[in-house]
Amino acid sequence: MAAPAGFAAAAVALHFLAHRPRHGRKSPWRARAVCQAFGPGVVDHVNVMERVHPPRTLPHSLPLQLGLGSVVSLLPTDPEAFGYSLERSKLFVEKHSCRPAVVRGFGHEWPSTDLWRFAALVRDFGEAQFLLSRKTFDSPILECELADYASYVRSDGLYHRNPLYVFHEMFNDDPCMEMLDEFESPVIINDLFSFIDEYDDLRPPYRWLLIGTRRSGTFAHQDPHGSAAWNATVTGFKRWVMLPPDISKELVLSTCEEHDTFGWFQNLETLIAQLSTEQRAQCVDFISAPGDIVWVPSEWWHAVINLSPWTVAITENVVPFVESTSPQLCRYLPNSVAENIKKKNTKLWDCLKHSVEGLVEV
Ligand SMILES: O=C(O)CCC(=O)C(=O)O
Ligand SMILES: [Fe+2]
Repeated sequence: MAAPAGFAAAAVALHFLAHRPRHGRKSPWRARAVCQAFGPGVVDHVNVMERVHPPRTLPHSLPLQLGLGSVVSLLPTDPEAFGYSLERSKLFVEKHSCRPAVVRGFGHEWPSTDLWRFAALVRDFGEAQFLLSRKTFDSPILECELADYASYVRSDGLYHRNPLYVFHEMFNDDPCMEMLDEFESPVIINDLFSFIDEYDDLRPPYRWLLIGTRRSGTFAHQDPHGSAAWNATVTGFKRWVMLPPDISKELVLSTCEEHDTFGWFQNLETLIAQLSTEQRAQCVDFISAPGDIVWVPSEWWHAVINLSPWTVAITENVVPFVESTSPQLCRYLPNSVAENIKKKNTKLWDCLKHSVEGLVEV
């Protein structure tokens, strides 16, 4: 996801101090700023929130029925749906991977369906620290315990137009690593990213846990390194808008001065009015439900807004390769990745060499 790029270089860290409500009781939460940007010492939640995000009148609804195209919808049993086997995933990549798609109900049987609901997740991981993000004028990176985030979504978060969003990069040695056993990453054919070792510094961040409340979400962006992504909605509902790569960055960002996700969706009609009929037909606007896995094609613009009070998703960036893959999909691959592939899979390396001109020079 492009939005969290630069996470590691967090400019701001904010630690919410334990001030946890019992279930069912709303309570203010306090915060201690540990960064110069907020000044020294303990600040109260109103102070912090107003500095991060000045209050505004909450609009009630977003424009709907914008007359965009429809997303490719597949069932998990479909022979061309990615997920279950390499064979199907290959067919998917060859046939559908350049268009947004959704495999409906793929994750219905995952343990996360129950375990990532509000009460269970806060019970099991309430003390674990998670990174938060939000698109604002300065996009601060914050950190808090999940129980404090839960407290936030039941109090101040209810009234924010652009609420804080848990956007947590998940490693195999993450404090909440047990969660990694509670879903099953879909099978993706020849994911070039996976040729870089997890513990190798060269591997770009690729997996995030996302927890948000109503109106939180991800501002319009393209994913980094030319990667595509799958994004599984586990709890709650999410609204997606995707626009094809040929629409310019200037146009995608032109209608939203404030750079908040809600504002982008609010001004979508103005943006769409500037597109040609063909471009409009290519764009998609749809909702993902628990169990659905969305496919975000490489270089497509996408913005997401969470519709439920507790919306949880898991997402991974991938660079699938099949012989018919367009060279542009791989053009950002650093030399080190190419070297790894050469070492680990000669057959794949031979295909890559023929298809992707100048790969090692990238
Ligand atoms: O908020 C979301 O679910 C979208 C995340 C996303 O676009 C990304 O991870 O690249
Ligand atoms: Fe993304």
